[in-house]
Amino acid sequence: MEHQVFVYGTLKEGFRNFHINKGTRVPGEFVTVQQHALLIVGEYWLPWLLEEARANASPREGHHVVGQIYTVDDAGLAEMDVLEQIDEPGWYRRKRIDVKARGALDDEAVPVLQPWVYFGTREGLAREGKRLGPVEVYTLEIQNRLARQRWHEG
Ligand code: PCA
Repeated sequence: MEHQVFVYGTLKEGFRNFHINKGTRVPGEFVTVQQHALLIVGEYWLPWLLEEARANASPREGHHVVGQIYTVDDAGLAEMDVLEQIDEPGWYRRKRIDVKARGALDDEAVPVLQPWVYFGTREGLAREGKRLGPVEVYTLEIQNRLARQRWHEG
C-alpha cells in the first residue's frame, strides 16, 4: 500500500534523517491548513510539531507550518515509524493532518490533502524542554545549531 507523509523536520530533503526517508517526493512545498506550534526541543534540537497552535498560555501563535510530502510504501512508512519512536511514551505520534500547496491556502480550487504527520507529544515537550519557537519552517540553520552547540561544548 502507498501512503502520503507530510514531513516538516529532519526527514526533509537535505536534512539529517533524509536517508531514512525512502519516499518519492510530491513536487513543491506544502503548508498546514491549521496553525500549529512548531518548536525546537531538547538536547538534540528536535523539531516538535504540536497539534495545537500554542505551546502554553503565552499569546505566541503557531504558523501554517511548511513541509514536504512523500509517497511511501508500507516498509518505508515502517522505517519512519521506528525512527520517530511512535510506540514509545512521550515521543512522536503519527496522525492525519490537513495540508495544501504552499501559497494556495486561500484558493478554494486547490484541494486539501490529508497525509500522515508525526506530531510531537505534550509529555515529550515537558520532558525535553523548549529551545526555540514557534517557527514557521525548520531550516538548515536551526538544524546546524546542534552541531555548533556540540563544538562549543567540546
Ligand atoms: N522527523 C519528522 C518529524 C520530526 C522529525 O525530525 C519529520 O521530519 O517530519
